[in-house]
Amino acid sequence: MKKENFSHMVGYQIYPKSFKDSDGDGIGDLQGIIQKLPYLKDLGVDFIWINPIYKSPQVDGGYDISDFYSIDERFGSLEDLKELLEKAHASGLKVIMDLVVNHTSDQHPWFIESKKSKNNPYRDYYHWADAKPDEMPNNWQSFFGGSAWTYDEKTEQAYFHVFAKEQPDLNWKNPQVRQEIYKMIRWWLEFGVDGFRLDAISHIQKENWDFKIKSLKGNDPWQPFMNVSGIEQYMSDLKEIFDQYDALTVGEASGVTSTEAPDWTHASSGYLNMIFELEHNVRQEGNPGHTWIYAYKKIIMRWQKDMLARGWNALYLENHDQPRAISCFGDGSMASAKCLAVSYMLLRGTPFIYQGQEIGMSNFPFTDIAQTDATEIRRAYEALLAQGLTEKEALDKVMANSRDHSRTPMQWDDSPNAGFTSGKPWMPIHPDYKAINVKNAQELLNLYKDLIRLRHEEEDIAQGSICFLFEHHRTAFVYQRDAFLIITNLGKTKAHLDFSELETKDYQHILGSRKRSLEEKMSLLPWEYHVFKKN
Ligand code: TEU
Repeated sequence: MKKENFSHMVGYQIYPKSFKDSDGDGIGDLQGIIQKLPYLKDLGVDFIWINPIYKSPQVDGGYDISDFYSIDERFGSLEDLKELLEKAHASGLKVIMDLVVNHTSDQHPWFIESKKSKNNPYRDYYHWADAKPDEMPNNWQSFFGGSAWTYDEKTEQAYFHVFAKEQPDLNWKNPQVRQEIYKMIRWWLEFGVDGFRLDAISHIQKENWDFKIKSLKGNDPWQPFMNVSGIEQYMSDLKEIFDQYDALTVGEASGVTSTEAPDWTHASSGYLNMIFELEHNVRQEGNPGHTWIYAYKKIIMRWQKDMLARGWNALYLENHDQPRAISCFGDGSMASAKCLAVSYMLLRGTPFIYQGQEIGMSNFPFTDIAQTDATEIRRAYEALLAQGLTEKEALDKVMANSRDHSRTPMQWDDSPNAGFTSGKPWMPIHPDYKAINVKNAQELLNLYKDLIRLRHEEEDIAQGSICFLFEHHRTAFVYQRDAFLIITNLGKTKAHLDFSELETKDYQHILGSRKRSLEEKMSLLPWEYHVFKKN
């Protein structure tokens, strides 16, 4: 999609299992999303990204797809999706789907065939290499822990997977695989979806197998499949298709650095419209679960600067893989939720809001591993028990940064099950739902609406430049977007700032945590925020 068409937009991420259940089975679904379109319209977002809804054994929240062309029964049918697209489009909302093409489910017919024998026509759809039960082809590691290889007794080889063993990686070197994928992408664009969030796209190319990382401690154990040279061709092929359909595209591209990202997201030559960086999710050592704001701020500033001349950022605080922002960046208070919203929504790029973030949902107080869902978390928990930790110790350790926190059901109101389902919810509802829910969160929601409106109406916010002030301040995150000045104090301490270099009297207060004018010397309370505009 052309930049002028998306630079003012705001996206909203829906984790469909936990958004809204329409049929009482305890699992959110497409009809549930349809029911909530008026809510999204009222919030003012321009497009929604829906996490995978394809047919899947659900080992990894639907990121293990067994049929690219059908909708998982839990979520509905192709007809439901058609209806959602029609209704969304009628109200001016675009819909983008997750595109998961680094891997499939091990239950995908291609892999079932591939596993059968060394000379099966589908063998080369995946990565196989000679191995022994206790000797893998090399020491590459999976993101989900352990070797990236799983041994198969029948053919005495191992197959490669950067995620769970139930998610074998597709072999992009095989032209047939690429043709199948490109065909599928076209099929969905013809179907009417407006674009894609490209899952784990920076991993589709791998180093040669004989490339061994020297030591797993010294080197990044994931380096052999992080934005490896050769990926350019595949990305160019994808771009060609996306351009033909004017698709909106955002890549999850970990390993693409802030200096490489402009090539990926350049307005005309970039492969994609924008990418998510994963770097800013920095947790404090010794204070698990908490993000070190100063480190976060430095990373965001670097990305903003490196992307300024030629690139475009996707901005986010939360997604389905991260704990809740109010709990890790903030201090759990609504004041921190508001300040965080202002701090990132007006940066240069396209902001995404993750369901529940706009009402201040927080981390879940897990007391039992049975309440969790994420595969890698359950596996890590088992490993810790095996090392001798108690159940409580193991649970506390794995849950500090767990993505399960973001996957509990959306809190719509204070009725039973927070208005999410009339049945038994697939994951527990947060105990705070009587206080924290859409009905009760008008203040935070109104702030989000104001911020979205600024992006829609103000050219300086949508397209303008960016310049940072007080770069070395530990908590104050302050920037100018041409005529706009955004001031946030992301912390529990006061900040004392000197604005005497600015023509303070020319600035008009647009919004803030309290009524104030811009002063030469300003003391900011914890989580205080303001937006000013120069006349
Ligand atoms: O996440 C992938 C992801 O986070 C990695 O690409 C990342 O590079 C790695 O964790 C290093 O930090 C996506 C989805 O968002 C996630 O929910 C899925 O589990 C995963 O892909 C597999 O499809």
